[in-house]
Amino acid sequence: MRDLILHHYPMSPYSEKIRAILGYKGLAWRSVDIPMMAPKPDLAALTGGYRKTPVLQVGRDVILDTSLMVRVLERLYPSPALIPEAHRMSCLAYAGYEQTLFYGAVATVFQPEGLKAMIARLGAEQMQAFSRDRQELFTGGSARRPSPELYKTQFLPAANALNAQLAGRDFLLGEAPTLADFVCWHPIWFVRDNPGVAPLLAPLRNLMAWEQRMRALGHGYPSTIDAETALETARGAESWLDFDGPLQEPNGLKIGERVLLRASDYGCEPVEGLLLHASAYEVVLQRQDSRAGDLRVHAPRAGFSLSAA
Ligand SMILES: N[C@@H](CCC(=O)N[C@@H](CS)C(=O)NCC(=O)O)C(=O)O
Repeated sequence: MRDLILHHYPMSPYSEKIRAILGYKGLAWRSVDIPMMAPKPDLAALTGGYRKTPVLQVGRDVILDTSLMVRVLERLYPSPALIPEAHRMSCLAYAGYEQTLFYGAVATVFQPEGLKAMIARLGAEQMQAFSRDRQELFTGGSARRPSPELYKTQFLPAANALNAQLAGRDFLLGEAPTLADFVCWHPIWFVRDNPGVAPLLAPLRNLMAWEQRMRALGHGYPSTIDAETALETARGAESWLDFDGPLQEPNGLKIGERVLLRASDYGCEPVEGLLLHASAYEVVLQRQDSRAGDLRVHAPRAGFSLSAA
């Protein structure tokens, strides 16, 4: 039995994607509540500087980005499958649509009614700090902070298209949930979680019935631990995850070389370490931390850049 630790916070949509997958797979996991905003020193002890949410810790392996978490969870716990063979490319295509839907959901939550509800939840001061932090999050990367306009141009068309796809189907690709459902679930969840804008989706009946089915998957069996316990777990772990795919490094970097890894879109704080493996799917860095010990940080190939340090 692997020791799965999810570092996340309740309001995070991408974390909800992983929580729902852990639910579908019926897994027990440990939960560390992390701050919604930088700085995140306990998380950085594991990641080396990456600040996005969530982060999955498997013993002393640290997985960045939910797209790679999906591959890791699918490999360690293949049943029930998230990516059935017959639906591989459909799942990939839906996953390619995830960010459009997510940006649209952020734009929706930032409509006036959504903002009011967020201020009521966080308080005016915290909301201001949150806004400043997100401004910062989007500096230095290829992405721009989602503009409120995306509610009309991206979210509404997408939500209606999902509603149409769900006519006569329990899940997006048929009778059982697949990755397609989980990548679409978290943006819809984010909007439905905000009482100011949740009613906007109420007329979409198929989507609302699907929402019930997605919620019924639950979150598996979480138990709460603190950050210190997670770091202790990393220090005490003895095994490593297998690498995902054969060596393939198109940047001309050598195994053992000191490298910098960063997300390309937003939240681009670099992670420095020794290049241990690079495949078509993942990049693995070895690093040491005074609190967490020897670690391997895994990031997906897609959406990250790698360069010599
Ligand atoms: N591509 C990333 C996106 C993750 C993401 O954007 N997460 C949001 C929260 S849902 C985030 O990191 N926000 C800034 C923060 O939490 O510090 C993934 O799939 O993990």
